[in-house]
Amino acid sequence: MTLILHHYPASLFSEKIRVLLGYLRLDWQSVIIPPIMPRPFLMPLSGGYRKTPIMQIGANVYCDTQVICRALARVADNSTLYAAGFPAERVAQWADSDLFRTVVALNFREAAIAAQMSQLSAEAVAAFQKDRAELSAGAPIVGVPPAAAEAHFLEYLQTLETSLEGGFLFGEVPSIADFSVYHCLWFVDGNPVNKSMLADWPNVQDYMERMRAFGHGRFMQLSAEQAHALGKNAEPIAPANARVDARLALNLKAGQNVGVSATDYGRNPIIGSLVKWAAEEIVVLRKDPEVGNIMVHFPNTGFSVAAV
Ligand SMILES: N[C@@H](CCC(=O)N[C@@H](CS)C(=O)NCC(=O)O)C(=O)O
Repeated sequence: MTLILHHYPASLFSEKIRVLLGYLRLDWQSVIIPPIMPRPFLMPLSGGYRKTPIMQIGANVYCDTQVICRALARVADNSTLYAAGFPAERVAQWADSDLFRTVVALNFREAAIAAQMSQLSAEAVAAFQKDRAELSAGAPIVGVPPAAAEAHFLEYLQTLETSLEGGFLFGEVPSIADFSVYHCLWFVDGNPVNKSMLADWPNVQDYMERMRAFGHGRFMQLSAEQAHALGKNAEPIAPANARVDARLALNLKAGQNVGVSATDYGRNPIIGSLVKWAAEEIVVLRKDPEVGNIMVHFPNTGFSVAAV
């Protein structure tokens, strides 16, 4: 089985997956995508889902790191990542939403963004801003005023500093919560202006070092065209336990055409026929004119499904 990750170096949610791949010692193929649209070889595979990262296994495409992480734990036959249960999964969700918004607000402050983008031309900066405005249409990604974000972040660091005695957030082995918290810290650490915010916290520093030490696993580069061809030449594998849970789906039925949309930003619906809707994932089957049959997987939380 070939694991393909579509990502770009500066993407923090991609870093969550890269470090998890390192921790799980999985081999993978790396497709570097541009940080802004268009992504012409990827969109036929994802059905228009445009957030980063996206994981592909043949003709099965995983959108959103929640469902990517679960798939990777399964592939690696790992039984510890989710062993802490509800508390760890909810901390992960907090980090991927609240903490994410806080660190984005910090890194998008004028001085911080100028430091980050100093190598880019004025046109490239304008193109980036235009792309992200399109992504967030109607639902701002940075909703936290910078001064508030700084105060919130300090409080988080203070409590994090005293919560790492076991080595990781839920004990001696990493849980899903660690990967979600880590990618946000990594984002701040990578910004030349904001990096110093992490300096006063020795336990946080050691923790980041432990996470960083997992590396990114063994990977080879693959072109977007090659990944597109692999998707085209494969048939999707039906998910385990494919069923439509009537408690979630209400009146929607398997086989019905639906649109699956993120409920935060990047809300464009991905259209396909409903294969599975259970607590662990939503799956739709798409028949794409370029790449044929593709199954696209989404998490249940953070997405909505509607008949089209
Ligand atoms: N909930 C998503 C969030 C992904 C996300 O927001 N990724 C950022 C990059 S770190 C993004 O998509 N930015 C816009 C883009 O890459 O086009 C997940 O867990 O995968």
